[in-house]
Amino acid sequence: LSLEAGLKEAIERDELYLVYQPKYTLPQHKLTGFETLLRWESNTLGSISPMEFIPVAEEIGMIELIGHWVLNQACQQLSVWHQIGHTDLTIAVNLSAKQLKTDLVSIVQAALAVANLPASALELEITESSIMKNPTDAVTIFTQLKELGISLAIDDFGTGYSSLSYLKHFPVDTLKIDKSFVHDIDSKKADATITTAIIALAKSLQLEVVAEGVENHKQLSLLTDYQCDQVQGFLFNKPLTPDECDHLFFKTA
Ligand code: G
Ligand code: G
Ligand code: NA
Ligand code: MN
Repeated sequence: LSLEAGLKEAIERDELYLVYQPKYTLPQHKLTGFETLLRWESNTLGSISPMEFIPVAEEIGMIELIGHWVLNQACQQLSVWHQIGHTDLTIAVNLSAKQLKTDLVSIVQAALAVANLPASALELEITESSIMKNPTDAVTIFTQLKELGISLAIDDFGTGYSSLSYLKHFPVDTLKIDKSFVHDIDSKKADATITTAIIALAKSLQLEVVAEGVENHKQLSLLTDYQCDQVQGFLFNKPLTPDECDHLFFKTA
């Protein structure tokens, strides 16, 4: 079975599932919510990384269907957590460039309504390069999404080749510092400089700033010194199943 053929049946065969990576505030390490990450465990092909199958889903025109499924599933999961009392938690969902179409607004609205969630509980993550594939449409769609009350994060910030001027027009709430900068923050001067520059930029634009890929205490300590707002990474948690998240609530309650 090819990747393409396998992917076409993945939803019906119940082979897709979501994992959730916690995000924490600095300096208190308070849990704020989760980033949703898609996983595919194919009966015939085994486990396949989203880095491999998302580009294929985009090529064969399946990413909208899959993205729609992810959005609904993530909202339903958050709804369960809100119902058991964790009403402050938010959920972030990654978007592909191909999902930036006008119907996204009604799809998001419907997913929130079905799950009975406030729009403020949902954050959408999009990379700079996805925005730059069609900046005019992206501004229009995100302006409408913002009107619903959801938050928007620029993912992998600093890795694109775009100018920063889009930040003026784009109704963004959060910058996520790419993990490639965080990785060598304690050993490479340039990476530390870029990280502090992104944090300063975020603060001067009054944006929230999140560092991804925090794996050790040295990185955490520097990010705390730099007054980064939030962190995410293997030092705290790998992406977790819903059961593992429940265990986390129990531990931190
Ligand atoms: O979770 P992991 O590191 O394996 O993710 C690899 C890549 O796949 C990351 O760039 C991540 O943003 C992307 N990804 C994970 N889940 C989703 C999803 O639901 N939708 C989209 N568009 N990308 C995703
Ligand atoms: O592109 P995006 O930022 O959405 O990618 C998120 C990916 O990063 C996920 O696949 C997730 O599994 C991975 N990830 C999360 N935390 C860490 C970490 O601390 N170190 C590394 N190397 N990868 C991480
Ligand atoms: Na992301
Ligand atoms: Mn990222």
